[in-house]
Amino acid sequence: MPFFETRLKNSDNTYRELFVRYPNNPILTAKDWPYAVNTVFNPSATIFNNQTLLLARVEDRRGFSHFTKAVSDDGVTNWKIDKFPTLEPSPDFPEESWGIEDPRITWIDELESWAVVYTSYSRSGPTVSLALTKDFVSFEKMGSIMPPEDKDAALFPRRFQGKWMLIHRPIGAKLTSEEEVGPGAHIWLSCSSDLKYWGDHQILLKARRGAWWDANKIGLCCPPLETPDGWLILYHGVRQTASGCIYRLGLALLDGEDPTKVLRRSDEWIFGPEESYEREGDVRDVVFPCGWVHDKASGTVRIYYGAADSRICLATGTLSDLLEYIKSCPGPSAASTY
Ligand code: BMA
Repeated sequence: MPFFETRLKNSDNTYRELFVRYPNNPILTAKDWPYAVNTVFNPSATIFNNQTLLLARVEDRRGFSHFTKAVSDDGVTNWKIDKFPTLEPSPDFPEESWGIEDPRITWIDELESWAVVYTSYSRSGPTVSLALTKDFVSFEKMGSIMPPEDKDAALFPRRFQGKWMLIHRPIGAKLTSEEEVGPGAHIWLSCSSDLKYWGDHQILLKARRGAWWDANKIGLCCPPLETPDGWLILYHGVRQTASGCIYRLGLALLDGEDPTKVLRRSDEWIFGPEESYEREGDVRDVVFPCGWVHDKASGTVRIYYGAADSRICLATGTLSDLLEYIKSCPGPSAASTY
């Protein structure tokens, strides 16, 4: 096998990090919450009223999750957290009976609303649900839009040739042993003309196989980010090891006008659990962002991520570095891609 040379190289032969951790991580923990909770993690993020707004997944001591918002002027410190849950599972939506998890927020100009796409934990497995809000106070729940098992979903902010597009991850791979992985859990894309009935289902990114960091199971992290070079995708890959799974992050780039076309995909992970707050917790070795904020004025991209399913952390990069890196990566047909 030819020698593989990293595209993430510093001059001293260490790996170059595209996202730099905030030195005072974690930024939010259960101790900051105005009411008793087990953990806070996997937040989505957006800018609302000139503040950074996080919709955090909050888990109680039954093991059920709901969402609570936290807002901050600088997106780093002085978070103001709602005194009570902002969005809870509702008995009117039986698919939410074991809680709601991992929200992804997209501003939809056409609807003058934010779409919150989240995982509903139904008795038949995880499903994808949609709610709309104008103020992050009241929410219009639209119910389940994909049957189980399905999760890790987010909407694009606008239609393409009249169709809405949703990225999601149907099918959970059993990662118990190499023989049992089945067909793999891939990232899919589906289309709809009304946000309710979905079709044109197609695989967007395939989980790789074998030794790859993203073998057998991948899923979208944050909603797609529009850039001059196309839609930037941050996704997680789940590597099964003898001591459990490792959740790491990679990048892909989709065509700006036709997001069903993958232009580039990173062959290395760009971020993974390294610090003790990412390695130890309720689920060890997990970094799991559900939101990122691109500050156009400074060019920075802030990812907000759950660390070890136990706390909320922040890391910052620049859009230009992310794009420079992903544009140096192979196209989807390159042998090195799988
Ligand atoms: C995934 C999701 C995430 C979680 C991760 C690690 O399947 O359930 O919410 O952070 O597993 O436990």
